[in-house]
Amino acid sequence: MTDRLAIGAADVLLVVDVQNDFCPGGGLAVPRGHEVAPIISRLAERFQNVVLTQDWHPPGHHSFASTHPGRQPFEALVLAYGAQVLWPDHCLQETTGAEFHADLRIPHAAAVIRKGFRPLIDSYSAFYENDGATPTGLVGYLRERGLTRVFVTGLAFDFCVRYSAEDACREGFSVIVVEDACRGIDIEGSVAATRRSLAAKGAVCIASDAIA
Ligand code: VGL
Ligand code: ZN
Repeated sequence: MTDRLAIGAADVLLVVDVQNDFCPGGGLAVPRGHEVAPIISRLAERFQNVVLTQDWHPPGHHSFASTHPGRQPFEALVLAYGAQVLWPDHCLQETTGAEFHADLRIPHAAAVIRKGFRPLIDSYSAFYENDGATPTGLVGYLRERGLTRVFVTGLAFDFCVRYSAEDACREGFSVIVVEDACRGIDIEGSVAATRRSLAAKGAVCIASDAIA
């Protein structure tokens, strides 16, 4: 096929949170989350530039329902920086749940951005924490490396993939979400809302077989 997207030196594959806790059996399991690991591993062979993110929470993190007496997972709460969904405990630092899924095999990945390690702030996006202001440093990393087009994959489509893609758009990167390399949690229509929001913000959704 001639109309496939060719991957080049200015492209980066961003692999969001493909960790055991987001896979079946994990603390915050995304339905069929494990399926993305081999898909992304294969896709990564086409990219010279790959960056991984790793959700990385301390015990008692403020985004955990267990930190707030009387609160249940998946309830929303207003924290200092705004609305926050409360999650089951997940991706605790240095636990098996926080490790990358064993089927994620990307030896040439150049950087791992950890996020969610500040006790009081959650971080969905690979670029900015949920206060919308605290940077992870990834914008500077990509700019300094001359990377201008970001292909976003991973878990969960409707949270960390969504906010990473939207922040990348806002920062002026060209953004492509590879939808079959993502799986969603889908809380109250959040997958459909994500598709609408990504389109409105300028991210393009494609299937991985559209990549040459
Ligand atoms: C995520 C909820 C809490 C994600 C991380 O990776 O989408 N979702 N922490
Ligand atoms: Zn988290």
